[in-house]
Amino acid sequence: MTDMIDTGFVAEQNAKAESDLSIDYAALGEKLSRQGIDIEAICAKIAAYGVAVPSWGVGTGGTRFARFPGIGEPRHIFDKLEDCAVIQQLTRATPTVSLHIPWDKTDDPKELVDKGNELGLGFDAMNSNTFQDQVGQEHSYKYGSLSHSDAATRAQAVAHNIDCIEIGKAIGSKALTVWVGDGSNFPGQTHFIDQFDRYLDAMHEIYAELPDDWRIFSEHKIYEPAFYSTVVQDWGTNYLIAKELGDKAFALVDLGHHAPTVNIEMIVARLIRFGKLGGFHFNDSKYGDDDLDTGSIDPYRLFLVFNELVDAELKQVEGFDPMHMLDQSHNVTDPIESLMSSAMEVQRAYAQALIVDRSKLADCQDGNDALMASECLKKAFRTDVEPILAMARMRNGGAIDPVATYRAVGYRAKIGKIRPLVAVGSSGIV
Ligand code: PSV
Ligand code: MN
Repeated sequence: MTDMIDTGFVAEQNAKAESDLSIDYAALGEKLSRQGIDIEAICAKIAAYGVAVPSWGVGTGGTRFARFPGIGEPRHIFDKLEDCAVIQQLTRATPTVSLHIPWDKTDDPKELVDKGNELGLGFDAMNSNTFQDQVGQEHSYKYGSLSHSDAATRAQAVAHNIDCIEIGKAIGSKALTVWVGDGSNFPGQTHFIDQFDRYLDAMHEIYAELPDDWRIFSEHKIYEPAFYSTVVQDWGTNYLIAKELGDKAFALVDLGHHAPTVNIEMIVARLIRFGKLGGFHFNDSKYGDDDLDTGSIDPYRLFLVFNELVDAELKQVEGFDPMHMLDQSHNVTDPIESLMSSAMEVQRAYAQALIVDRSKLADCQDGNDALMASECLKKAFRTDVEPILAMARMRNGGAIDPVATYRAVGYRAKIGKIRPLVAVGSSGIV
């Protein structure tokens, strides 16, 4: 296996921080043991946890106004995989990469497998793209894809999704995520029922091609690119789709795809209850689908989502196995740094949720003690679990401080000499 960052350098950096970490870890261990919590059990769960990185996340994002690329931008999927390997090597929290087709299409999928093996990376859910037209494409998606009024356009979109499954099969993926931008911009532009029926028919065709051990995730989003109505606009619609399709179909929750005040953790609980929570695209937002770094705006909400997930995990809810992935756009930061810190934010929320006193919480809920129930959650949220995350990383061979180590090694400057700057002004792909 090829390490992107010199392992000796990582060890050197860790050596400087190790004794402080041991002291902090022991102190936290003592504090948690007074609450009846075994720090080692939490650390083991964090060490075993993984969140997938989106291949498109390692490129600098952009808005419809501009894109400002940094140095050493990945030029193709093999560069992207190398950047993903840096994230995994330093955080040990991102063992898999999620590909987007055709952005990441190669002549032969075997090349992807070889590169993945070389870098120690696996492949998570496949993502289809019927929200953009590609060069040479016969039918345009301007007016939709899987729900298009034209049968030939729908057939083309279905065929593309089946192609994604085929590529996924060749690289060891086990899921297909379908997000469509289909909708309308004007009242009256489309017939809501007919459009949704066409979408469902097309999804049935894709579903029929899923291997037995695969899952299909539909992803809802309130708006954009369509601004009046969107075919898969909310979790209710998404649940209906998953239910309609069958046992291998689930709803995927992208945190940024809701109206700002929506209670996402409750949506998560509802989907868990009805066995249809497929997974997550983690990110954060202030206004809309901002695709900001996970935990950067509202870390408490992320914790509350994990509170629901841990509840289901501990209750061993049947069939509960959501896919975890980041999906963000990095416009003003180094994408590698953002993805590393986001993966750690996800781990932090998980660790905090794991230390919630659940029997006390249940008692508060049963006794209608609203204040103490809230305190129960806040006590866990206020706990600085950083020593657990750092210890889990170090034990797994990662960096105690991934961002500091990454900066100290000067990866960007080095890789920038190999990869020429991508033209300023080219459009962002995320
Ligand atoms: C759409 O906004 C989305 O969240 C979907 O997951 C897409 O696959 C991804 O972003 C593309 O950037
Ligand atoms: Mn998404």
